[in-house]
Amino acid sequence: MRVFFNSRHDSHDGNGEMHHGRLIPCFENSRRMAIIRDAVAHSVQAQLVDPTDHGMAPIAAIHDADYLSFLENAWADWNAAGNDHDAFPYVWPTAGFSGGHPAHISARLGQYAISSDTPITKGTWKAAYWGAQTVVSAADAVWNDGEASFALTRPPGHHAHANRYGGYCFLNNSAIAAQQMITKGAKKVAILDIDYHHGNGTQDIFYDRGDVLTVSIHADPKHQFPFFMGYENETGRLDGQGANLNIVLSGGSDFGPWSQGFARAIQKIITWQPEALVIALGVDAHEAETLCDFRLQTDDFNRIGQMIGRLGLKTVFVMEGGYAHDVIGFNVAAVLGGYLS
Ligand code: SP5
Ligand code: ZN
Repeated sequence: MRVFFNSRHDSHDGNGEMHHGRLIPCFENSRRMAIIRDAVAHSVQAQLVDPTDHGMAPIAAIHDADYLSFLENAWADWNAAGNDHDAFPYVWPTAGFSGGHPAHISARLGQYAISSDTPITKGTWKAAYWGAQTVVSAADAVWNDGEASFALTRPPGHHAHANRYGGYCFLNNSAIAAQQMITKGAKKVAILDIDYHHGNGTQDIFYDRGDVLTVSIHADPKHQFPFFMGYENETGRLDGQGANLNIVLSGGSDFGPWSQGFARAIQKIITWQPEALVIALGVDAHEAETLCDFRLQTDDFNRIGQMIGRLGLKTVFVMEGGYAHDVIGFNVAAVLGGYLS
């Protein structure tokens, strides 16, 4: 399988994330990539491919111009304000408190952030920019010849909105991949998000649109990040009515309930008849993931890959979450191996 690899991923290198009131080492760290790359290289005869630079257009097709300008300049602005450690917000324009257009970088961090778990570092923009190029290159390849590809990149993307970052995400890679195939002529594309967390950014980006189906299977947001989105009554709006499906599972779920939810997801995609599929490939539903509390095993990820393969669609896999270094390589390789089997 072609593996498009973001070799600039390690430009994004946070020292810590805010977690239960203290800074702890980042779950989303650069060691993840080499582990996954090596595991995939051995198991699915990966051909590593360098992304090509498609410029800002495919990114600007998803994200707002003011947000992109903020993100590109955030570190320089933060640094100019006298800081040389990771940038975090401390104040947010919450409901009833959203007036003005403050210029201070601390206010702008709060304006554009959904959460405090996501450091901005000197090279964050570079890593995220090349991550987007990685998924665009993967999407082009799949759309052109129909063969599946895997975009191996970090930081992840599915929590990023058109104008918001957070949940370790800056640019919504899965959304950019889907949009790229629409731009190239696809009439209908589906995104299936199997990360443990709800794909809130992806949902929001396509919520009004009837050309991109978004399906996410995830832990109940009543108890898990992102908390304020991801409920089953969120089904889409306007042209997008019926084109968003949230499948919510309780904490502690193993492959029993997970696979029942997955069957609903698969059925929805079959009925909807897309021309192409983007898999938001988080593997943080595995039992060894300490950030999360589902109980999937590596063999289950293999079965998931097989079921995705049976859809017979043009498929782009996009790396999302998955943090347990001991198992993430095996779990990603299991999905891709199952798909190819
Ligand atoms: C892409 C992705 O998987 N992002 C996840 C971001 C989650 N960040 C918030 C983490 C807070 C978790 N607190 C619960 C700890 C349970 N041991
Ligand atoms: Zn996740």
